[in-house]
Amino acid sequence: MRNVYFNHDGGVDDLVSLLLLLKMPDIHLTGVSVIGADCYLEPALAASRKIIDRFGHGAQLDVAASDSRGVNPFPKEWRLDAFSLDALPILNEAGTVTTPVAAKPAHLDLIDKVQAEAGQTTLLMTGPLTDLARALAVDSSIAPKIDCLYWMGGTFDGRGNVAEPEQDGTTEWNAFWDPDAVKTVWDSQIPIQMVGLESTHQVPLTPAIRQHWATLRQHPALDFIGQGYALVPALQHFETNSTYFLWDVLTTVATEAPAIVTTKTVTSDVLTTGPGRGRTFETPDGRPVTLVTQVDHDGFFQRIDEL
Ligand code: AGV
Ligand code: CA
Repeated sequence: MRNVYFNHDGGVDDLVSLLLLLKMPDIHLTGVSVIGADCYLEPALAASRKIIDRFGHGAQLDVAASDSRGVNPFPKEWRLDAFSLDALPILNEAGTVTTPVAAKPAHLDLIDKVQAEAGQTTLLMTGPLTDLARALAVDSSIAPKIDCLYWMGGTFDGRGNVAEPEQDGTTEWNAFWDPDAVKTVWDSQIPIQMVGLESTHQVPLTPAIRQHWATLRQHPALDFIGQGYALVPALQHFETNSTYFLWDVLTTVATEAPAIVTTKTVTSDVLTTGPGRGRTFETPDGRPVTLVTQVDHDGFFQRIDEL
């Protein structure tokens, strides 16, 4: 069993990732925390607790709320998805919520949960890196206890996904929300596996995959996945700023099933100021990062079905 601590930001693919983690037989989920980045905190926290109630097989977990704030906020329309997810009937059949809210804010919860394990913990983060950066500032002795950070964020091909004024289109949203946090984590000794936009482009949400999930809706987990992905735009005629990819789900599945991805080591750094702030870029004297380059598309979607 491998220890995993999950910090996410409440999007559709973040919450689907939580569900999949709960179903992975070889993963011991040691903690969960939610940051109000690409979501509103309250509904994302509630939905996380309900997913653990419904799909956690009695897991004794609590969910920590982050009090972190970003410098470049996410669009409100995207953040609103958390309210719809939290209201899905499949999460509200019981009418009560059992999984508690953790006593401490996310960055302190992360420290406690990592220090409580005798062995190392894998960190999975599918939103900004703010809580980890703050945790390292409070207690840098967690770094050697983290065997690897798996992060959905950044991109190296210059093709970002932030369409906002006063930036140059080269950055990915999770990095753009808090560029200084990315820099802090890059300057740490924690090994990093990065799933950036170059690989997530290979796994768009499509009408065909939605149809596939529809045929499997007798299984509650796949029903939840289908209902969740019904809230967001698929790739149909052409890609828009709102087109959905399986960003976080790819990162999560690659954590457990490394065979579905190909990686290479790049040395890199991150910009923290100017119109390119949040941009991750390759540089010979930068820190090494294991970057996912290719995805076994069919193997990836098959793994979701199997769990
Ligand atoms: O940049 C991808 C990250 C992932 O962690 N998030 C969504 C995923 O959870 C931000 C984002 C980029 N484009 C989006 C996003 C979109 N069209 N809708 C919602 N969120
Ligand atoms: Ca996310």
